[in-house]
Amino acid sequence: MKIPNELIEDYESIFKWIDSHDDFLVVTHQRPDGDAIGSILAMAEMLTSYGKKASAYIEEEPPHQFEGLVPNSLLSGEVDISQYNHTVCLDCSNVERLAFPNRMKFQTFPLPVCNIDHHVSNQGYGKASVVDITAASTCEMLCLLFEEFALPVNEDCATYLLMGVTQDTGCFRFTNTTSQSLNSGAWLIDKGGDYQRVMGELYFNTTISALRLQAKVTESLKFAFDDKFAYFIITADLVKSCGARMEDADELVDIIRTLEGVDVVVKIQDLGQDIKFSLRSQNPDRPVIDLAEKIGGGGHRMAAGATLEDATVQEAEALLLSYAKEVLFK
Ligand SMILES: [Mn+2]
Repeated sequence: MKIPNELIEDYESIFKWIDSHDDFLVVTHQRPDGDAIGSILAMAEMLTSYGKKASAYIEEEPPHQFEGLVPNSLLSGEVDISQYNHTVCLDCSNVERLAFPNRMKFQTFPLPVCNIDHHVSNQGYGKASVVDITAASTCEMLCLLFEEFALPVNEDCATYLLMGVTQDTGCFRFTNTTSQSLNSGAWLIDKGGDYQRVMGELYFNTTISALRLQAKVTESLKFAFDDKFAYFIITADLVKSCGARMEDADELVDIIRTLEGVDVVVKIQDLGQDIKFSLRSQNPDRPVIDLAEKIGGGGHRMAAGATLEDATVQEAEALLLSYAKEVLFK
């Protein structure tokens, strides 16, 4: 594994930040995914082994698919932040999406932050930052950081890092997978990471309700642009009718993207007041980041997301189709 030459100084600035301070709150974006949760848990675990005081924080209880992997020490809800003096922000490109305790916003959050992320839209906020868009996951970046500066990686830390390294590459299937991703996986297993446990909890743990939801989504899948564009709509009623949970819909976009001949897949998720889009591409000539940015979101070239505030599903669908035509299917 090797840090890209042009980023060595940035990685060093993060190491110095960590090395020269003593207590940290470790945060990530709202509605955290496997890379977000894996990276904050790994960072807090490493910092603790390194003799610092550190806690990982998410806004709400972890999504159920991560329940078997997260420790009791993961903080959520209200937190007394006076115990901390510094913050590490992981896997979050946009300061508006940072999930600080007590609903605090970036602009008024009192603790200085550093920022480690792999999203192309990250502008490098914080007192120290490293943004590595060649990394498939933030957890992969932490592997580089921890190895380069000989930081302590115990078995729990390695297991948390495996969560993100596998989630953001779809278990090393997506086009963002590099030799570095694979080397990170090998390095983490050598460090004692529990690969079987991560696989068991995250990838061999489907419920019949989630499968029923998948069946309904498959039946109602919509196509456009000569069937190269597939999309589906997730509502609370649909999820409820299957006895499933809202987060059971999270992986569907990655399942549908395996369809032969489909270039772009979009999930339209009705969150009540707002609509959330998850976008995936299988064709580098149709990068979904362009479509996500058009809707006001961001992410990666081949996997991106956006939120439309105060909109109905019908409005979201119409907007999506018109923007998709304009940006990706001219
Ligand atoms: Mn990520």
